[in-house]
Amino acid sequence: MTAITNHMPTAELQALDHAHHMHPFSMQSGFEKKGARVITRAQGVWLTDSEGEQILDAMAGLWCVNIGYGRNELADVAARQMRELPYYNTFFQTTHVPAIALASKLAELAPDTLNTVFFASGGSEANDTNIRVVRQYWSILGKPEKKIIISRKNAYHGSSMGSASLGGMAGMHAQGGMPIPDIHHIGQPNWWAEGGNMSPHDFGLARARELETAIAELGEANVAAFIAEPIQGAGGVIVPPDSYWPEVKRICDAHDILLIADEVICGFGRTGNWFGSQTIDIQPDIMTIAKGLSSGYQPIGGSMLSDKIASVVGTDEFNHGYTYSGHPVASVVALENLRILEEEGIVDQVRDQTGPYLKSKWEALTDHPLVGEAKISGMMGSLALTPHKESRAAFASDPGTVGFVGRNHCFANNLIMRHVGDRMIISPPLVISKEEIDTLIERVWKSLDQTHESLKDQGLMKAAS
Ligand code: PXG
Repeated sequence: MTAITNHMPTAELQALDHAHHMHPFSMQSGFEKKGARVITRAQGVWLTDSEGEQILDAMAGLWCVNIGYGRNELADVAARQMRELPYYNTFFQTTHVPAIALASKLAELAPDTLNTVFFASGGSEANDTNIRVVRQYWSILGKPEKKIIISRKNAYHGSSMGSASLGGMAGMHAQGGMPIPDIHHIGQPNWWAEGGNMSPHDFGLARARELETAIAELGEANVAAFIAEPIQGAGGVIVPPDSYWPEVKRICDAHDILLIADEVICGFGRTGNWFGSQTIDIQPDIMTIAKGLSSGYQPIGGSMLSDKIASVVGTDEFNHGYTYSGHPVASVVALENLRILEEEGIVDQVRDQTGPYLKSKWEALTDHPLVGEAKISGMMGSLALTPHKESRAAFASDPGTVGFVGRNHCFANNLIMRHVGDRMIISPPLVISKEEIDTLIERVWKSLDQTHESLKDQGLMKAAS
């Protein structure tokens, strides 16, 4: 077989890709018309594609490359570990040093009494674990009927059957028979799109109180837990009104249900603290972790359990586990990533320097005629595009039509920025410098200007009635 290398012409790589590779969240037939962009290498916040273009990655891959690309230290520890012990499992009363070291480090970093970790290979697996953990917790305590998990519409918690059921993405539920039983969804705190005539403060309270109403309707005796991201990421970087989380916290404290914070995106510095839970001041019983845990250099995730949960679930055999739970190579890479985050003060830098710098420039984007709302927390931000700011109108076109136009202009300007519906989002590597932030903002302005022109040309600047 001929070797397939970086040096092959892009069209040939694209043809092979189209012939044999089914992509996530993509329409396979679409690749016939336009092949996938082939990324060949990366350094810092910059990607290089097979045409030699330098692209500013304002999404940190998929929200994960927190320390940036090209850190050889991670490659070195991985190679060393592969030579010493490439694999061993953590089943059947066996363990190994990388898993022990990473679990101990996580217990040190995680807030409060979150001192125990159950390892997985990513966020979806970890959230599947969480479904089993919370139901097993209540079952051991003699309350097996307490098994409903409340989540939110437009939440993303992964793509496996369990985690996608926790998620509130209608398009995902429409395929493959989801949600699984005993998952209930309430509204999200997206004031811009759904707040109507309410003030952000009142809307935040109203959306939080949907949790209390749901608990009352479903019966407290039947509800196991509430799961939410501190700040919704894939849902469009929805930063909730300030009133939202204190009220959710009050409700969780008042009722006997567990709180799961999905920190897959918010964790490991993204919001300017080690965990999003610290930014919004909640004390979860369980935290889902992945992505920034290894900065994406290896697939690893997990569920961090509080002492309250671990001490109960640990009293019975937990019939659950993954071949790669605590994989030694992934564990040492995660540890090295955490060392870099900590020793180089990257989280503090986001909180005190680059985060505030980006925030001031990001919020100034509301001066652009297309931008209704600009939200940001640390290194995750969003822009709500609108044809009419005062009324917060949506576009008359199908949701996502305008966002897609915007995204294409960003791509053409060598800026990776995603769209979620008609919101544009960023989540750059945490190591992005002030100079690179300037470049990012310049490219955003340019892309927005071009998007505005395209929308006018295509007659898309119409508000939905
Ligand atoms: N929870 C959250 C909050 C996530 O964002 C997962 C769980 C699942 O993690 P894994 O590692 O199983 O993918 C995620 C993943 C996007 C996008 O387009 C976001 C994710 C994954 C893929 C695409 O924004 N988030």
